[in-house]
Amino acid sequence: MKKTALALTALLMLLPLAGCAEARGYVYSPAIENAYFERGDLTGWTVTGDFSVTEDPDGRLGAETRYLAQSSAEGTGELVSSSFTLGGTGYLSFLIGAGEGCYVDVCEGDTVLLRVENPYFAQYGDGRMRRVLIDLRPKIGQDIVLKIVDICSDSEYAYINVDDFDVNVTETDLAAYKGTGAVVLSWQ
Ligand SMILES: [Ca+2]
Repeated sequence: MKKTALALTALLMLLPLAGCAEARGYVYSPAIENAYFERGDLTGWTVTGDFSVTEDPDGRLGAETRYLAQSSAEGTGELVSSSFTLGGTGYLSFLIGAGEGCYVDVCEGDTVLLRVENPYFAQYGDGRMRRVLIDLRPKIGQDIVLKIVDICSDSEYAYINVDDFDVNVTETDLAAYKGTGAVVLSWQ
């Protein structure tokens, strides 16, 4: 009985990892807790206002995993990551969708290094998430925080969808992300 339980626990721990690697086709090394919201809640993030976790069963929102984080069109709010030391290639990457009156601030302490608005929204005008790459190479070794901010509540797309915060981008993943045609935004 005990053995079975242990085996089952081990299997359950492995399944999500195997699933992610297969679906994405690249290696993924999260450096912040619950970086892609697969706990099904906002554990590891500091939430104020109207942010929650939701599912994307039909793939309409472009989620590459089961869960994503989302604010609401009617409300506002802020979702703040834990602090992390920028490593890897010095790039960040995440998925972003919708976002009228919303943005992601890439911060060093209290300083906003870069304000990222959904670069795809003008073209597509939808809630689907698409990948961005942030070139932060001069900040390798510095402590970074991400703030997802929704300050708007008066339009259909006045919410933001986000997922897959990769803050430890390897060379392999960088090539894979670039291969998806991700928009690259640079600090400085
Ligand atoms: Ca996810």
